[in-house]
Amino acid sequence: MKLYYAPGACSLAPHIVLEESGLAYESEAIDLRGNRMTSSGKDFSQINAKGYVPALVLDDGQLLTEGPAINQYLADRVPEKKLAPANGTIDRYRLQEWLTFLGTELHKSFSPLFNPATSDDWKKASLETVNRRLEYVATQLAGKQFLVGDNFTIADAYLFTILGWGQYVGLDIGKWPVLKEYHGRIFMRPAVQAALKAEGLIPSA
Ligand SMILES: N[C@@H](CCC(=O)N[C@@H](CS)C(=O)NCC(=O)O)C(=O)O
Repeated sequence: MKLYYAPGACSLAPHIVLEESGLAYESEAIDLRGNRMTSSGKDFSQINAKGYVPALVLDDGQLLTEGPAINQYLADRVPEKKLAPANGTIDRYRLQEWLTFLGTELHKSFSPLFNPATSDDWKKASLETVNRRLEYVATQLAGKQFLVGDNFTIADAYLFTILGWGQYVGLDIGKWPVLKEYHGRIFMRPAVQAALKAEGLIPSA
């Protein structure tokens, strides 16, 4: 398998999940700010016509895109790691509820904040939405270690990734102590450290 990612982008979530899974994989960075070439000089649009990350090339050569699909595919390859509750259980639907919320309500509310073409009014409105969504997440995490059940799941990999974006848009997640504590705790996981190092986001000692 090969993961195409951009450092610190939403593709960090499947990068973390790959590290948590113990599955063999390769990875390659995409320059999203520049000409969208891979680090080995290939045109990324020829690999993923959608042009965005994450993209996972499977061992049989198929391309799988969309973070929640990629993450569930990886989790289901290693059920013993409990990265996703079993299919058909109510907890699996809780996981999908979170993945949908994180993708459509939180991640996509951050997106205009990264776009230089976004007007100040739109940025202000987006930041207000992000604040409201994070307020909700903070209430849901109170007294809990993880988003779903008693295990780290792919939803935690996604939320951890998104919380890391606060620093780039002037949003201090410290105003929600529960989110700051959660982020700090997930940050310490060996698989998270490995993915962050691989993406050059923390020094590799
Ligand atoms: N629906 C996609 C969204 C992925 C996405 O927003 N990727 C961003 C990075 S976080 C990206 O590659 N943006 C560049 C672009 O859209 O051209 C998913 O959930 O995987």
